[in-house]
Amino acid sequence: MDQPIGVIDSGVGGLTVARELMRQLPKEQLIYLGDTVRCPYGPRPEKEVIRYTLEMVDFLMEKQIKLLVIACNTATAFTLEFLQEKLSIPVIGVIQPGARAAMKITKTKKIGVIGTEGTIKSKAYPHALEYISSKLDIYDLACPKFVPLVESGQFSREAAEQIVSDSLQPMLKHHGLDTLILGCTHYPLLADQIKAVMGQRVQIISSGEETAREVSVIMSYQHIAYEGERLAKHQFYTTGSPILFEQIANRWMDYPVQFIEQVTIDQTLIDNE
Ligand code: I24
Ligand code: DGL
Repeated sequence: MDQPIGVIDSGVGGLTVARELMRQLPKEQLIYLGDTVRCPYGPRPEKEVIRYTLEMVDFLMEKQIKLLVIACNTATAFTLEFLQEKLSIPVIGVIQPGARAAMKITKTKKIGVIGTEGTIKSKAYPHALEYISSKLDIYDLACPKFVPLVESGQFSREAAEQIVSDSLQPMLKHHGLDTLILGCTHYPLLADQIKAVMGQRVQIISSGEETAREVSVIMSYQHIAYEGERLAKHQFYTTGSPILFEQIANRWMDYPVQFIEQVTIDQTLIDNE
């Protein structure tokens, strides 16, 4: 099926998920929309995250996407169920795939989850984990300093290590924890620091990789994978500055990100005054 896969995120962090999709599904075309003007979603109230996410979905549905990936954990936490019911195409979030991977890996059945304030408050990860198995101990922790740390772009190793170490102290109290889910698009960029604090025995799960696997499974199951020979061409949209988007995207992606279009989504200006 030669229709694109839609990917939405609160900004540029979802490119970590898009990169995995391109790596695992090189023939599939992506349309990525990042709401950089209203980023971050993590500290925002649920209602706002829902409204912004639905506005992005409307935009991509007009582009005839065959499947929607919600690359943002916060947006997934607050809208996945609703969108799965409302849309006629498959909708895949980043939370269930991460939860399933953690479930497969853990031996002690003690799993940690870190994410934004919104994601942790929603309890979406504990719910997803408990749905898979009831015999788990789940420890969740909001790390609101991590997104600003990554987006500051110029953090020194030591400064990052200090913030990561301080934030993760409550997680270290849980003895026997052997798996930690990185429940936020930005946290894979701090994976080395997080591993250093948590220790070698703790396995780190990044939802992006798992999500791309899930998309692949759903597409073969539903017979909607692309099976032709054309080269994949991806499109990128942002609500913010295309120039700034392009700079970050090209430092992160193997694919040349260019011709980025700026989109105006209703209310965008009003909300940020
Ligand atoms: N990383 C992220 N967001 C930023 C940033 C960054 N600036 C430097 N780095 N800025 O997210 C967010 C605000 N911008 C976004 C664009 O529009 C204007 C507002 C993490 C990106 C993960 C793919 C550091 C940096 C980078 C490239 C790759 C990775 C990275 F510049 F961490
Ligand atoms: N994309 C968000 C997430 O994965 C992190 C950035 C934000 O707070 O918007 O939860």
